[in-house]
Amino acid sequence: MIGYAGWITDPGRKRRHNEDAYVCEPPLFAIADGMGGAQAGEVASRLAAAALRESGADAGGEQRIVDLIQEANRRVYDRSNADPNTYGMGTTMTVALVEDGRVAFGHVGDSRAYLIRDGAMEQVTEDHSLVNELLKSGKLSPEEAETHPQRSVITRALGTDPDVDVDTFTIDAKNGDVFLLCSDGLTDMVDEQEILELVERNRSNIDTALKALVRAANRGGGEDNITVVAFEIAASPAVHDGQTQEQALPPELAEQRLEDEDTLDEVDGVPVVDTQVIPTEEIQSELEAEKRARRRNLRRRILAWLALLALLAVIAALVVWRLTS
Ligand SMILES: [Mn+2]
Repeated sequence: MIGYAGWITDPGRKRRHNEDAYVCEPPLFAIADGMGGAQAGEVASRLAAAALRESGADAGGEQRIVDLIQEANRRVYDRSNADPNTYGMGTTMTVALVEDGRVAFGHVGDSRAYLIRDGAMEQVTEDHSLVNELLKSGKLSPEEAETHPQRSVITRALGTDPDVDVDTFTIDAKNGDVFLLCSDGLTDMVDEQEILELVERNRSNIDTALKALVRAANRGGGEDNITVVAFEIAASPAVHDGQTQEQALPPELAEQRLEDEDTLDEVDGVPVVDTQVIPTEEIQSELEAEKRARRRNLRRRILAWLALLALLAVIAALVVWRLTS
C-alpha cells in the first residue's frame, strides 16, 4: 500500500510563472510541465492536471491511465484551437497509479519518473526529447547531452495533436520503494547521484527530502520551475501528523497565487528558452539525411584520392620512362 505521499512545487529563480502542475491524490499521481508562449504553458499543464483530478482513478491500470491522458490531451488541444492566446500550447504528462502492489505508468514528454529501491535510483521513463534521440543514435555523449543548447526540444506533448502516443508500463512494487515524479527543472539542475543522496538522507521525512531537492535545484541555478511528487510503498499507511506539506501551498492557494501573478506586468526580461515539440520522425529523417550526406562526402573523397593516386602513377611512369629512354 501507499505509505507517505507528498509534493512540492517552486517557480525556481529565473521564471516568474510556474508552468508545472501536479496531481497527488493517492493512488493517482501525476506531473505536468506546460509550454507555450505568454502564460499558455500554465493553462496547458493546469488543464491536464485538472482533467486527471476530476476523473480520478483508483483502478484500471495502464488502460485507465491512457484514457485519462487522452482526455487531458483533448481538453488542452480543444482549448488551444478555440483560444488564439493559447494556440500551440502543450504539456508533458507523467502519471502513476498504484494498485494491488503494482504501479502503472503513462508517460509523454521529458518529465521523469524514478524508482528508488535498495539504495539505488533508476529512471523508469524514457525522455521524449531531441537530446535523447541524439544520445540513442550515438550523436551525443551523455556529457554533451547535459549541456546541449536544445535540451528543451521535446518530441511528444499533450495538446498539439488530437491524439497522443502514450508510453505505458507497470512495475511490481516492493515495500520501501520510493517513486519520484519530477519536472526537468529538477533533473536539469541536480544530478541523479545527488537526488538519490538527498532522498536517502531524509528517508524518514520525505517532506524534508522534497524541500532539500528544491533547494538543490535553486542552488544549481533554478533556471526552470521545479516540481516533485513523491510516494512510498509501505507495509502500513504513513501517519500524517499535520506537518506534511507545510511549505508547499495547497492547490487552491497555489492557483490563487498564480492568478495574482498573472495580473502583474511582464517586466522581468529574463530570456527563457521556450519548449518546442519536434516529432521523432522529423528528427530521425534529419539524422538519416545527415548520414546520407556524410556517405556521399566519403565517396567523393575516396574518388578524389583515387584520381590523385592515378595521376601520381602516371607522373611516376613518365619519369621512369624519361629516365630509362
Ligand atoms: Mn520545465
